[in-house]
Amino acid sequence: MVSTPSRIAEELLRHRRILIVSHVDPDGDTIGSALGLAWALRSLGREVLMGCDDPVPEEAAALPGADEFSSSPPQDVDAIVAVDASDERRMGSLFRPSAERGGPLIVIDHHITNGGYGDLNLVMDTSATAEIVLLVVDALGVSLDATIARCLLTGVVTDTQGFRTASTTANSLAAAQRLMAAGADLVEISNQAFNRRSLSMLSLWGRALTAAEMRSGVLWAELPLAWLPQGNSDGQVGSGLANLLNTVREARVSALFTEQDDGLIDVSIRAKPGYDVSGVALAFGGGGHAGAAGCQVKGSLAGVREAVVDALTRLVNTQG
Ligand SMILES: [Mn+2]
Repeated sequence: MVSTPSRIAEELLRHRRILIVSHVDPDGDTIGSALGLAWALRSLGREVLMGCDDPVPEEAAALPGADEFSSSPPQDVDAIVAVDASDERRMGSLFRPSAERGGPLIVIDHHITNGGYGDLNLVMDTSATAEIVLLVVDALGVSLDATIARCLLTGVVTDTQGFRTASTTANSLAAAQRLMAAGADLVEISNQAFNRRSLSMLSLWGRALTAAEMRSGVLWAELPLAWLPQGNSDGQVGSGLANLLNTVREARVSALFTEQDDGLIDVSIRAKPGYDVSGVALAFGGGGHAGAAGCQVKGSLAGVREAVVDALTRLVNTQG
């Protein structure tokens, strides 16, 4: 069922103890959206818990409340809200089949591949889930403070790569304007999001870029497990590199293949404006947006790469 911000606000206000879940391999949007909503609900006297299967990434680590995310599912919550998770598997271990849940599952998301797996689904085609959460905060009747604004602006800035993606609209900028006026510091948020790479990570990217290949407008690079630091959480190393690949002039679409220690290959796909790679990610069991999508595929690095590059080559030939 497709919902509205006011319907979601009305439902949230019915519950006292609410769990907000950020997606696995989290980014600034899922963490910022969860925290922005959490602080708004807390200002209304609600008890809010936050869950995420993986550690908070650096771009969102300084946000107020970022240290509260837990990976163990709490008991006795009245409602669960999933933010920025395009399907229920993205909720990780915090997802519970509906029979086991006490209350409703509320989905707030901006991925066009989201099929609406919640009891209530607020899915809108915005640049960031944080943009939708801002509408919910308005509908809750909460006036923006600097804390809520900082969390939500982090979501918008990180998902739009600083207002540069094809998904950025006048509404994204209007949301950012309101969040800045409420006290969010754009320079500090941008610095936190984009200027904190380690030299060792850039060296790793250099190694991957040296071995990158391009054919028919499809550019790809790989990060084999043997190159990765111990305990690597793939998203932290990979997502910035996937974005960088997409800056290559001749590339129509690009893909980064990261070998994980669980036997899965993480695939991050990016596209220039005019191409839509979300369908390819969906076909391989993932999802996303026209310009940025991803999936995790079982198989060898070479096997998965071959299958995905084939699919992307067909896409470039069809959409180009
Ligand atoms: Mn997002």
